[in-house]
Amino acid sequence: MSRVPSFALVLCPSARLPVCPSARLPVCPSARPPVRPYYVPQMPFTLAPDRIAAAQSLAGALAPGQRVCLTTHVNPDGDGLGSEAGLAHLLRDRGIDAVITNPTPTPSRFAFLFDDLPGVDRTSEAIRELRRADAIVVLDISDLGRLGNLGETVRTRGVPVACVDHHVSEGVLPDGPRYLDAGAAATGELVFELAVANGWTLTEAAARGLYVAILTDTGGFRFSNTRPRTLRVAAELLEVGVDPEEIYLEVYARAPEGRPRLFAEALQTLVVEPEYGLAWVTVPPGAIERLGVSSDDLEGVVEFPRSIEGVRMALLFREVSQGRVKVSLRSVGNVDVAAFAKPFGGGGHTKAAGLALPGSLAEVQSLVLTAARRYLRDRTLRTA
Ligand SMILES: [Mn+2]
Repeated sequence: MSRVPSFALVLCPSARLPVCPSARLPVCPSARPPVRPYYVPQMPFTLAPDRIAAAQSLAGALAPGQRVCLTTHVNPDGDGLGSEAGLAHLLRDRGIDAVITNPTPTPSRFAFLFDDLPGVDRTSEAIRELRRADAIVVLDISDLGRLGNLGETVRTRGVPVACVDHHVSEGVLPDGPRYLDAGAAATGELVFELAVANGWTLTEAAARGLYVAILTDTGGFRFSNTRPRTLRVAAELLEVGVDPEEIYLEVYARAPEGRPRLFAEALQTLVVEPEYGLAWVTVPPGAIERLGVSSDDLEGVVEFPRSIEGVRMALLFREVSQGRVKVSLRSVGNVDVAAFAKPFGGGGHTKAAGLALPGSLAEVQSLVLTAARRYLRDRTLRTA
């Protein structure tokens, strides 16, 4: 153990004095030192005995000295990547050789998550890594189908495949321990529970990943999935030393110039149908390549059609390749876009979901918008 930092000796004015068990010294939660290696997070709510048992059985499947691959869904987002970074730190601190193996590359705006994990993001050789793994942990998704080109390797490996996820859609994975809660705002919230239920010390580096996970999946603590316990977990992460402004700048204020230009072009296509409460935007074909940005830079654009008064369902159409169109769906109030997406083979959460269909942009738009009008009309009739 290294030396106790001097800030721990400051008399704390706050009533709450979490005591560091390794140092036996009070740690002042109102001080903001850069690193607090001794802060042991408190469980800010009661965890049911079956949840603690599930968390411990997942941890029990991962032993020191093992090589463990962490993976998440294609086009990984802040929750998938932040949960991976957080769990990678937690496991590596316990002597487990955790590496990250995703089906698609890390978007540049989230690359900072792995700055303090040099060589750990092994996505470019994911299949080779998965073939030598002793165990696999799937984060933020429960379905092989969303693991893209890694699905087949994960299915046939014959090692335990653990899963930590908060998605409502059902899926198929090989056997292994599960830690699932569809009520959690983010997978990062569940990784926090795993850590505390197992008595793992949370470093600032691990906490930073989990904070990014929760921040992004709650839209900056704005969406309805933000529960009291979500904020309690976030509060514990700040206690560990996470700097919220630094994270905000990393995630939301390092955009290339092409991003606002892409927004401008996409928003120019806005169509609103107030009679249905429907609004949608379309990414002009080729705009992403022409502006030198990536599809990840579209994050947030669908919030604009959703923000219009009276809109209950907002859609974003994007041609992902010749003859294949991706549709992002967002809703307001009691409209369930995960249920809407299901007959199309899509899924997600009740207020944020997605689907992808073969066809031209015009064909997919016509099909999905016709279904959306019917879906919204049926819901209006039922609630009238
Ligand atoms: Mn998530």
